[in-house]
Amino acid sequence: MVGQTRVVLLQGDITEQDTQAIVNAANSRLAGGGGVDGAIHRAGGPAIMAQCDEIRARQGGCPTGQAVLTTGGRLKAQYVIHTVGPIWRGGDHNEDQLLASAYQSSLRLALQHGIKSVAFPSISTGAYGFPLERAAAVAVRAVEGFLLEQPLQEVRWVLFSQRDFQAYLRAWQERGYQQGKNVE
Ligand code: AR6
Repeated sequence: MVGQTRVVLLQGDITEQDTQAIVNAANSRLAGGGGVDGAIHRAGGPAIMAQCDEIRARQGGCPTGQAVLTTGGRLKAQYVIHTVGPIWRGGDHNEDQLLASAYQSSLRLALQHGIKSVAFPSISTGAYGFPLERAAAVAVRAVEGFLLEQPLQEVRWVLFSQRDFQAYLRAWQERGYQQGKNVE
């Protein structure tokens, strides 16, 4: 537990998760793409893009570090939270703050909509090139800080590879948490 929130790390496919919402690592045009974004639209079907189109028409997309909500379509998850992580540009272009903001905006949006469980992928560490270890440290610190103030029922990280899984596990361990004890 992190405060009142159950935190779970697992290696797997985020599109198969049964949390109330899953988070998409989107782009600011909400235009779909490869990676986790492509997988979510494929698995959830066209209802997700239809709502992204409406958001784009209304507000032009989603700025880096912010988040928007759509249906989960055919997914088990009722909702998709689309957040936009920063593109890595060497580390001195506000990347850490924007990545932390992407995680925290996602959690804030969840709370605003009464969503109690959320699954995250490793935002920005694929096509956007953010170094894995640094991203994991930033992500864990941002989520821990948020949850200690405003708990949810469960936050899950769903990491595609063993290497990604190990990086997020180490990041929690470095903040004093232990697998099997306060993170699962
Ligand atoms: N479940 C969990 N993780 C996954 C899955 C999956 N099904 N598929 C890929 N990953 P990326 P970014 C991992 O590139 O870096 C898109 O084109 C992947 O192995 O999806 O934030 C968007 O449209 C990696 O560890 O997201 C944007 O244009 C992680 O998810 C851009 O890419 C994130 O990789 C966003 O880039």
